[in-house]
Amino acid sequence: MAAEGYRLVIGNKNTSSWSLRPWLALKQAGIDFTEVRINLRATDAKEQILAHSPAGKVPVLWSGDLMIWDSLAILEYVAERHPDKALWPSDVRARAVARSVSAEMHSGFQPLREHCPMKILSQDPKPEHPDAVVANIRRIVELWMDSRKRFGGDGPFLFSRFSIADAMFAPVASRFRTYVADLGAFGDDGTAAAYVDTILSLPAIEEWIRGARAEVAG
Ligand SMILES: N[C@@H](CCC(=O)N[C@@H](CS)C(=O)NCC(=O)O)C(=O)O
Repeated sequence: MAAEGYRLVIGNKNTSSWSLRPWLALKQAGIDFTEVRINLRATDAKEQILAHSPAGKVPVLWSGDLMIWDSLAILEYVAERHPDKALWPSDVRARAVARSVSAEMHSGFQPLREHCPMKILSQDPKPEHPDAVVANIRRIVELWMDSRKRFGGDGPFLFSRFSIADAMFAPVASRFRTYVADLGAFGDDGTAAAYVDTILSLPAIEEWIRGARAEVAG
């Protein structure tokens, strides 16, 4: 597929949670792409993004001359173009649930996103969270435990092997590491904490974190 060439336009690695999702899926699948970074703090950041997408948001994927915007649309496109990479589970029931949890992440958890923005380089455990954030954390812990129990099989991921669902939740694993001292206080039986470790110790995530450090060091 490298023939056409992919260019993935992303924001700052410390904070751009939506950028991390397709970046991680491409890395995990071993698909080549060129990274185009935009410093979202730059005064002309909006113009730079608009030069790629009239939607004015990153991530954006260029596939040759085709522009795809929005994280989930990019992930779907990549999954369709590379069926051999099995970015969705092959079993129809697992795939339906993987799509459900991914869509729930894409359209929900506003309080968590607002109060606990991704800062992948920071440690800032909160002694308390607002009720709406607590409800979000509990729901995600429940989702992860349910997916792992029903579809986790022998693998360490939500649906056994790495899928788009894991890409969608990777920034949440980062937020939990930053802000949540003990997932057990939110109903976790250990599954969610282990899943956070799995995601954050992926070599691709370590690479992303190195990139974030380099950006912050400027
Ligand atoms: N629903 C979009 C959300 C994208 C989004 O909010 N991106 C943020 C960065 S993480 C952005 O582009 N912010 C810059 C701006 O709004 O000017 C997606 O899934 O891709």
